[in-house]
Amino acid sequence: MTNQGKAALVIVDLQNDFCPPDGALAVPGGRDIAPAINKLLDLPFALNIATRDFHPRDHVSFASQHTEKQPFTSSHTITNPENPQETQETILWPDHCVQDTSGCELISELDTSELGLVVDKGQDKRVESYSAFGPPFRSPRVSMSQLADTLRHAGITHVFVCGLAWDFCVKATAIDAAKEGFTTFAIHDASRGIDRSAKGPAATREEMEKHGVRVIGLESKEFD
Ligand code: VGL
Ligand code: ZN
Repeated sequence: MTNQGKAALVIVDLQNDFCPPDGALAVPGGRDIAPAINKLLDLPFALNIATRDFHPRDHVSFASQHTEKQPFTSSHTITNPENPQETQETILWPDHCVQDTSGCELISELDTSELGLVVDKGQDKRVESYSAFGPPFRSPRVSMSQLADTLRHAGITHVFVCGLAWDFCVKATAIDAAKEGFTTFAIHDASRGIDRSAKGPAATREEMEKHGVRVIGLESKEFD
């Protein structure tokens, strides 16, 4: 898979609520990537991880928690609860991936038998966290996932990211992986985005590449 080093596969948010036809925040074509991801799971990655968006009912990213705000179109400024100087501009969403609902479960088409770990994220109701590594605020009391430490303890050097949504959680997770020092690949055709407009996917690709993420396809020689 990689000539040297140890590789992990990170499957982002392949959950019922992100998949048609019934998902609360369905990503177009979201379910269609399951076969490709199952094939990736047959490869000899040292560690296979699935992430789940895992929100409390009253999560700040839900439009329902704000008066007169519409999902998808309204933005909202989130202030770091531990440091009011720091803010985060974010989109408000329909309620999705609420803990202990079927919407937050991994889709049944995903072969979970080869998963070594499931990382839940977005549990801190006060902040948004697209990245599986944690929210963008680095304050001691804003909860981070243990993903970076877990990967390092497992001796992982290379991280391959795919899943949903290309332009939100896949992007943020891949960029954080690169920032954490892992050689990072984002697999575009094993991912789907919310914004399918002409420029959307390419703009996301550019942003990832700016941070050192290598965008590849399933036919890449990395998988030989
Ligand atoms: C996501 C929007 C809100 C994602 C999560 O998984 O990309 N997008 N929460
Ligand atoms: Zn979310």
